[in-house]
Amino acid sequence: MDNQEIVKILKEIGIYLEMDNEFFKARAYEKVAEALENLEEKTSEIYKKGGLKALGAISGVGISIAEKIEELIKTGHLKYYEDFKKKIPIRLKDFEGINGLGSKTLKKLYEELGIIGLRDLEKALASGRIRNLKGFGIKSEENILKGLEFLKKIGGRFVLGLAIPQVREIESRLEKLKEVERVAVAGSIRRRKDTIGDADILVISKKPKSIMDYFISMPEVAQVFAHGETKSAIKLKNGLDVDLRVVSAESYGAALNYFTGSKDHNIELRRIALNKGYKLSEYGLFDMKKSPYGRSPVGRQIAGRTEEELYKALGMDYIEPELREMRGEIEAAQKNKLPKLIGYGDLRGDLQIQTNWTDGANSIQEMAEVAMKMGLEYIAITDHTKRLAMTHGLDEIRIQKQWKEIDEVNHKLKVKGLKFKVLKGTECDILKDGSMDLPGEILAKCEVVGASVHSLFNLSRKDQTERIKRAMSNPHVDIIFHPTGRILNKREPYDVDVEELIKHAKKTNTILEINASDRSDLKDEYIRKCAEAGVKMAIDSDAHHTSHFEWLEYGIAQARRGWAEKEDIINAWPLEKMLKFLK
Ligand code: DGT
Ligand code: CA
Ligand code: CA
Ligand code: ZN
Repeated sequence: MDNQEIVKILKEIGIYLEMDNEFFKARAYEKVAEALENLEEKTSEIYKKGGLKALGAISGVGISIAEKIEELIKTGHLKYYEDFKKKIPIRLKDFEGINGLGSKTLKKLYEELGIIGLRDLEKALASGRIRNLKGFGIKSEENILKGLEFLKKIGGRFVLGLAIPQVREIESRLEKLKEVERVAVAGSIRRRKDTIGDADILVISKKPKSIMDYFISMPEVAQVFAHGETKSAIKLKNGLDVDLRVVSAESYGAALNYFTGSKDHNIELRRIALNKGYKLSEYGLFDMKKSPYGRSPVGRQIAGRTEEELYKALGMDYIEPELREMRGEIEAAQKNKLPKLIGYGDLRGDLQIQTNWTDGANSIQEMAEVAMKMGLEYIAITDHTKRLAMTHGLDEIRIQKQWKEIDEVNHKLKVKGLKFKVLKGTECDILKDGSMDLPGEILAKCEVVGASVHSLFNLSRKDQTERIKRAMSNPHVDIIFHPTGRILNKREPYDVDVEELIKHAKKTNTILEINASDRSDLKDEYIRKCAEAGVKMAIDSDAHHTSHFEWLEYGIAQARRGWAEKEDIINAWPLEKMLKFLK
């Protein structure tokens, strides 16, 4: 049993416990699920090595949960969980991600109307049975409908950061097969789109059969859709579909180009090829006038081994995959006007990090150590503020205590001769009227002031825009964190006039954040507008755990998709220059 399955079961137990009003127990299961999600090692490996005791050493795991995990690993089943499922046979997975459908509501819908799956829910909505239910009404019906609509819109797409680790794992296993000459991940993953439909992997090999046999029988495969010599398609247990294609070395560049897409980008390249008297396909670029046999329908291959030679032969500069969305990149490549994108190794700092002072898992020291290992030179500690009471947000007193701890950490680093710097920061809540959750004299002493909306997502567009603009006008506010409030596959952005925010950011010298977590906020389109307007941005992990620094990669990816250069991103700058730029 792999981690993902154990995590899923623990989370579902949490939901069942909530249905039974066992909130503390529920929270304990959720916490353990989160801890397992962040583990580097497989839970089953930990158990194999150290038994029940080793499980108990995982953060948050008490004896009773440890025994349940043991039962799962040993038998593949868990009676405690099966009993819940028997009592309330709801298909929890169906309702995952529908806002406004908490565990209590689900239980009630099951008990009153017998709703166990999505179909039942849709029927009940259509027949008006939900609005007539005691304690529900038209407003709740509308909320559930809205949640459903959102779920349909995302239509089974995966958050990039959730898919990439698993795809890389498969990629590295394929690389090790002796029949494999080369492996590449193509499709929307290579373009680093924020959500992806499926994974597309290419392999160069002269002996495809054994590769395909291996691929369809990997342990995480749930279903095989196709099993052929050149193409196979599977579904993984976590729901991700993966296509694998075997190509020859002569066509590798052309195939990579074709399967990277986007489709619109491909179509335009083919049109350009035709205009030159060429033919472009996934097998190569062919000159139809220069056939080795005189005129022939096949033509002579003039490019296709690499993507670089392909773009060159088509008369343009090489286009990075993140730009291939038909947003003007081909024209720019023809005129040598492509941006010099920020590189994956270019970040020097991270300006949004929470610690165990609030809802983060690790101490300031621990976060600093891992950030250093990741190659960063500075981080800002930006814990939540008091209005976010559930995270134990900092008030004026506690934040000053935190500064002492930051001073100590910095002192220790200095004694060790390390250049790394921890900055004093805050993720200060923006209140309803656009004022700040901490007084000005405290903000004035913070080195990095981030401001965030965490409440009142339903304000009118006008009010929400005014609220955030007022925060930007605050002389202490340096950065607006996650400016539109979206969370991929979970929450739509609040209604806000982003163009107006960009204008005001320029006017007030405020930085807008590219949040690298599953918020992915700003998104690529807006990043491009910021870069064009000369508004500076910061790429932050929003880490709540030392493992979350890895997310920075996805923030950089999003910035690249927004045509951003190093100069546009303030935490790609040296510390002194960055600090000087802040208000
Ligand atoms: P996704 O999976 O929905 O996130 O998006 P992609 O871009 O990975 O799309 P996918 O997996 O359907 O196909 C992979 C690539 O193959 C796509 O980016 C471009 C190429 N491709 C697929 N279908 C067509 C097509 O009908 N015409 C052209 N020109 N290219 C296609
Ligand atoms: Ca795909
Ligand atoms: Ca595909
Ligand atoms: Zn936040």
